[in-house]
Amino acid sequence: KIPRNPPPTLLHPEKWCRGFNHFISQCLIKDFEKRPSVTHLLEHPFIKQVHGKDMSLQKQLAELIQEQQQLGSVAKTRHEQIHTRGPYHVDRADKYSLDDDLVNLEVLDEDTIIHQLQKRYADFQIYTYVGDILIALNPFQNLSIYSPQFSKLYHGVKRSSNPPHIFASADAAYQSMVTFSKDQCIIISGESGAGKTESAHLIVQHLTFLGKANNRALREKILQVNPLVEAFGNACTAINDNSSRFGKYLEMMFTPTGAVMGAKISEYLLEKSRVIKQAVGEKNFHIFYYIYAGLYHQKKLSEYRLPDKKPPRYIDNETGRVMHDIVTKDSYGRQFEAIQHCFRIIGFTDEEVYSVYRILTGILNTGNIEFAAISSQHQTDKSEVPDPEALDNAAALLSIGSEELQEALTSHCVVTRGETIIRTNTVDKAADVRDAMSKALYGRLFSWIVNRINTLLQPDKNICGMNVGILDIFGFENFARNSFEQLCINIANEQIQFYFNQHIFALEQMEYQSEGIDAATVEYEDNRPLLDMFLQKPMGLLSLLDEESRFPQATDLTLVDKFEDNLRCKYFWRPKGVELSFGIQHYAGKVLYDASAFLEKNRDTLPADIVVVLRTSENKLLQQLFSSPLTKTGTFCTYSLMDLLSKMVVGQPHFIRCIKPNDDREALMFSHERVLLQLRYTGILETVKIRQKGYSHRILFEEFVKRYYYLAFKAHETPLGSRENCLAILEKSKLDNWILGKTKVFLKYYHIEQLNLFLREVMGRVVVMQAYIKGWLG
Ligand code: AD9
Ligand code: MG
Repeated sequence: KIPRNPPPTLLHPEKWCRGFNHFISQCLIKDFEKRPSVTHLLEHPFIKQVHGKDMSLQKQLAELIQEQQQLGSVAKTRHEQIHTRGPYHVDRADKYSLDDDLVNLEVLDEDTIIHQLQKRYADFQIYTYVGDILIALNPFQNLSIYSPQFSKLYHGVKRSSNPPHIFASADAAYQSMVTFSKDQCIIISGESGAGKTESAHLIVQHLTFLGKANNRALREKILQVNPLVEAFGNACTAINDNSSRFGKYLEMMFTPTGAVMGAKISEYLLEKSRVIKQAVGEKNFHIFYYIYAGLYHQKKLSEYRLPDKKPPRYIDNETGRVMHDIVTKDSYGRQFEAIQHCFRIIGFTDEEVYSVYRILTGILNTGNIEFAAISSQHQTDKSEVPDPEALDNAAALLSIGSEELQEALTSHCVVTRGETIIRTNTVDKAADVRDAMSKALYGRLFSWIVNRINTLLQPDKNICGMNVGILDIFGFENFARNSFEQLCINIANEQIQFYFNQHIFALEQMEYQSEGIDAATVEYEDNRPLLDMFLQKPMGLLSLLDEESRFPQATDLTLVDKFEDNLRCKYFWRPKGVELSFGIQHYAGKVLYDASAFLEKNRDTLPADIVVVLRTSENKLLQQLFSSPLTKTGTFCTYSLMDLLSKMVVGQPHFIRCIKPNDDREALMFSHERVLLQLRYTGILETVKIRQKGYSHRILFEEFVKRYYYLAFKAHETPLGSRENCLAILEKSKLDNWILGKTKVFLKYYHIEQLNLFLREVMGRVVVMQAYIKGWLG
């Protein structure tokens, strides 16, 4: 009997088989297994009789089957497809190099590991596995290993067929998502300049390749997301010319059959203070240079009321250099064109983009507003704007009244006992208000762009899809001078390290105990006490900071005193002789912080008077940015990362650990000392040990049978999730080294790949049949 209502889209083969005619599918599958050819299948009496000659069906089938065949047999011919004999020449189709995975090392110590990595690095092999974890050494040069041919090479094949590669890790996440209909997340960690953001781009590139939607426009859009948000959120620092100044979680959404259907970004903790001031040798966010140079070359600076001799103060902290760069090199100008292109491709309207430019140039003009003191007999704390040019320009670009803006900058309202009193601002206070306004404008503009992208890339709500999320945050930083921003950044990294430890060590070893499994325990450096010192309530560092921020009389000095009195642990110390400084022993090393302006930065206040004025703007976008109430209370860096992490916990995590081989950004330079340090603090040696001895995958019997019953049972059967049935499947798949616990199957990281490939082969056939029969019925 053939069901009358075939499923509207391709279903997961398992679901499909259960609701479908067993006899027909089994017949066709059997036949197909004997002779896996489309032509032959189309010749099948069943099909011929009912279907005749449907070319579109034939095409669909051919595609599915081709994909099928790629799974197993093509590895041998693969290296012929690759014409580039670059550093990554592939001359070992299907031959496994023992060096590829540190887990294969027989002698396990730091020296051996580092020697191995160094040898590989010298041979341009920047990637190395530790079981299912990928180590990526920054090559500091462009390698020709990321072309579409490489994407093809790494698509859906056994991991050992090719040298380690970031595409293989992206592929593993994708395959795992498709096979089990389960969300995945890829967590990229490493210190500043180690290569996280580049890695994130490469993953998006490969996932877009894999999720080959028919929808080319969507693919193009997704590829523009990173460049666009990074123009606004990245900047040149002393460590990295393209340093991420915010945390980014990019979710790529896929249909149940694995076609990409949308994307969503979550932003975390943009370093807004960079808008108003940058350390020596550092720069503002890229976009400001792009727009200034772009307008300069397009001769449009006057339209946006910007001077053409001297760049605005916010982007010119080393007088002269920026202008020199802009005039002599055209790269900023070209970047501006690239950004305009991104906006257009993603779908921003011209009006929106124009508003964005006006706000950006409005901010640049705002930075040029200067104040002078007015002294009169009665008041000495009054300020004015002696030269109204910048003020008028800023007001014009932001579409607000110039007088109202001046008023809001130089005075503020205080409400006492129901009465509103206007107080004047000193010169310093007025400058603070000006800068607070610039920061707020930029921060909100950034969030708006992110939200707008999310709306434009939103998938069809009717399709219940799944996603792969990619976490790329700012890496651990230790500068000559470290401020509030570095503290926030380093705490975030501390949390990522904790998350890694939880997944790799803590959860795993807890399960051995509860399931009565005898697997050797591995000691690791737990940073929990340190995280507690930061996050505990009410006595953790961040709580103390919030508490102190609420006292109007508090100063940065009282804050450090408070830390010293309350944080009595070995991770915190206060150096003698420097009042405002304190030190923290982070997982990644000692950092000395300078607490100047901590309170002010944490308060991050924006006077209501400014909000009132900005709300009167005739620029619709600007109105919208300030329409929501200001609800910030307390430290802004504490909880949102926890939110992010808890969101990820539901997905299956995949880890990529980026390592910076030297501090000079030199290609091929391998600093033994620097690499060793990173291997130590990320716990690589321990990770290798646990991957060697442990079982990285623990699956409940029931879940295991549900996932893999195909391998030992008939499609229409519904075996119980029992220990015996797990055993049957495991034996049938001819794996060894697994263990059965009380309620779970314990597998090595490599088992999963073997099982999945096996399963995909079997299920792939079912998908083919399904497409076939669906067309036949349709
Ligand atoms: V930060 O914490 O955001 O300051 P990241 O993100 O870890 O840092 P990023 O990806 O920006 O570092 O890499 C720094 C630079 O290293 C890049 O600008 C590239 O010049 C270089 N890099 C990193 N990875 C690669 C790569 N796979 N191929 C070529 C690379 N160059
Ligand atoms: Mg980055």
